[in-house]
Amino acid sequence: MPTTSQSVEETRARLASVGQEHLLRFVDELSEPQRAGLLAQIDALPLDELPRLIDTYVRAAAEPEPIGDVTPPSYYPYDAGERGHIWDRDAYTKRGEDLIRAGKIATFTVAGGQGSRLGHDGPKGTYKLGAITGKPLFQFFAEIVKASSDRYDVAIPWYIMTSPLNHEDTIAFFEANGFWGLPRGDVMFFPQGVMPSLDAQTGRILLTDKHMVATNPDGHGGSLRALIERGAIDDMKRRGVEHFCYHQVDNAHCMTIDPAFIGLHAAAPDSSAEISSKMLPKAEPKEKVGLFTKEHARIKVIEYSDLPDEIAEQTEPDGTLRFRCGSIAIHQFSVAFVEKLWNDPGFELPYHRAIKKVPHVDLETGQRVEPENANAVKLERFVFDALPRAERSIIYETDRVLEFAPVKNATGVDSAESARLLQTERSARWLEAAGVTVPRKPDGAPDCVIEISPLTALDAGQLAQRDDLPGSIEPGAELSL
Ligand code: UD2
Repeated sequence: MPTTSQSVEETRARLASVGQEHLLRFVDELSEPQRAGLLAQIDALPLDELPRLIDTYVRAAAEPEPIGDVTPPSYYPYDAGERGHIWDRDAYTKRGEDLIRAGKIATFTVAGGQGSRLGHDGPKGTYKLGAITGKPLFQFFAEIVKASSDRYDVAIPWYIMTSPLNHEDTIAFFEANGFWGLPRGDVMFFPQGVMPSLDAQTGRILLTDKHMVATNPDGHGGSLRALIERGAIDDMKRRGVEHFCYHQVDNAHCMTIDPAFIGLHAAAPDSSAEISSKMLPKAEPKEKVGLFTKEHARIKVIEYSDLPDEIAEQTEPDGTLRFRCGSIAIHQFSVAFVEKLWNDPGFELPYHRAIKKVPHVDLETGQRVEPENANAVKLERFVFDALPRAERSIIYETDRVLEFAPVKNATGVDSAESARLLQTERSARWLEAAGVTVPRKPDGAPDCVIEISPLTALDAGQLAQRDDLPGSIEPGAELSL
């Protein structure tokens, strides 16, 4: 067993070989547990990769990759007879339902992000969003899993990716809420990996404390590695799961178990059943969603921050956007596809760089610095960069009110307020389709607040079958079903 001082010297030599020996600048001031902790953190860093990453993403301030010769991809329209692309919704829905009933479907939530834009203290999934009940984001998904399990009389495993920063808090939250009635053995949590945060001027790894390396979650693209390394893929195989729905914790409306989408992914002739995606026609050229494009017959997403105006703003003769397929970060994956990527020695998801403010310790004075401007490069991987690896990948249009109520910001666009209004609007549409009169204001917005739990109905059709619906709703009323 090496002593700590031997380990310090070995670590110092390794760090020196990649120009990062400053991480041990304060090692003599640390307590024994702090020193051991720091050495363990350094040991987990991808030191061998670092010089290349710093050259590419810090020193060269990597220009975004040039956009190739991209064209708009085709997609399955939500209205199955639209745009000349007729498809049999009922047949694909049946195919999806058969797979669910056979226990071949799981769901996967990425919940490792820091949620800093929202200003919420705690895992983002604990954010209280129910328009009337105030239930947290996690509960929306728990209820979908429970309701779908009951509907199809099958166990539906739920995998949740956390980060080292919120892993324990996330599990404690589920415990405190009794897992909302789900069997605990069917819910698996695992943390994603981290990357060191780098000083944007020098490429040096920052220290947040004398004994703490500054790190950031490695992006939702890190989920592919984490799914394998943390045993989730093995667990799926043991259960006979073949496909899972990937979605973000910030979209409470995501229909995580969607038979039509599952059926198309698994059985459409132009799908290799590896990775499929949901899309929404972009509301405007600069909407903050990735853009699906086609390049060399493969689907590729260009993130909104990298999208050139000359592509974003192209229009069809009828004035609609030519590149209209916005990514709302909902994918169906096959287990086999994740394994194929993992087993391909030549494949790595690329990194994307973001410049952020990261508080750190000044190496000269040992004092903590709260930077006024962005000072650090964070490196993240994006899951959608896996798309071009699929032989044939399909895109399925969904409906904005039905399925996209993201909570990104404290106020305004994509905020809790906008998401709660969407809960009411979606509920109002379902009730109206079931023959209930919903009061609406002159601008068309519902003049009431409505929240429908997935345990009451997973979709409009299921709601319409209930015999306990009111005939009408009073203006200004609150209705929780
Ligand atoms: C994401 C998509 C965007 C669009 C939009 C729809 C990216 C880069 N952009 O934008 O194209 O689809 O969502 O709402 O994906 N997360 C982790 N670990 C991480 C980082 C993120 O689990 O290390 C999760 C987390 O649940 C977060 C979600 O991914 O809520 C989205 O990440 P984001 O906030 O960085 O991406 P955003 O909202 O700008």
